[in-house]
Amino acid sequence: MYRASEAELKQYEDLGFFIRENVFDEDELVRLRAAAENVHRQIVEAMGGPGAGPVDQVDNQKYQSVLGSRIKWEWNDDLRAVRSMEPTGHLDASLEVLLDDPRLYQPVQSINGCETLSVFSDKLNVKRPSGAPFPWHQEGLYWENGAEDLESLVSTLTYLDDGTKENGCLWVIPGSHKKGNLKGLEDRGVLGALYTDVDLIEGEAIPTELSAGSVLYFHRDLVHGSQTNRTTASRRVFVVAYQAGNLHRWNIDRKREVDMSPQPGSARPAPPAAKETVNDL
Ligand SMILES: O=C(O)CCC(=O)C(=O)O
Repeated sequence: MYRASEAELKQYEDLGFFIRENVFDEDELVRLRAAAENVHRQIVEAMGGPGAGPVDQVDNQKYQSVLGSRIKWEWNDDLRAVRSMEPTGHLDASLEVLLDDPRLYQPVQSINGCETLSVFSDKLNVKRPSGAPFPWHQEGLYWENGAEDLESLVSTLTYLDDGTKENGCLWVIPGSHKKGNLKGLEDRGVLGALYTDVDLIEGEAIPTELSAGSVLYFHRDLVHGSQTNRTTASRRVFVVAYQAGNLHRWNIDRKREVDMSPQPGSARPAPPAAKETVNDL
């Protein structure tokens, strides 16, 4: 029902992504934004307590494991905010249930040709007002040493708020996925090696200015990044990467199959629980 069309598959092949608008309606978005804030609040409250591990600093970036999620602190220290949390479903069922939503996973089945899928990673990115840019990067470069089946990985990014140039929407370089893994930056510390030197790529970056509820389905080698949030409101996205079935999650010793069983009265099944920690980027 939600499988990708021929035109979408062609776009994915040529550009490295395609977009669907109005995938989630306003009622769902209200719930999802509340879920995002619920997770963010639980994590911030737990930070100094027994549910929190030590803060690890790599270059100018701080990471921490809190309540079974791997947290990336906002680069802009003044905000005292958490920028990304992974995974999040064990902290709010509305996010866990989204992993089994056919509107997210069925287009992925068309892209990678896999009839069964498992979740590779799921992440909530909350960019507060004045939240810092996210440097240009490719997921593939970061994941190549941990994925059991790199080729089958497909990312989805769901906008929980409208994405605009002003609030730091995602920018992509169409066609950049065709270059495969590109060399990282050499002069930017440890993390620089994971960031793409865009001077080496031809092609113009474009902003994905999209209304809340839109989803971007994209290739692991698509070069993407985002800019500062210059507005007074948050820009929140939920990012899920799927892979072939029966494989381990990213940096988690556990598998999370996508539940494709039809749910009576709803396309969206009830949530299981998740636990554990993860990675960095
Ligand atoms: O949230 C963003 O602006 C960037 C998202 C992204 O590229 C990522 O999480 O890998």
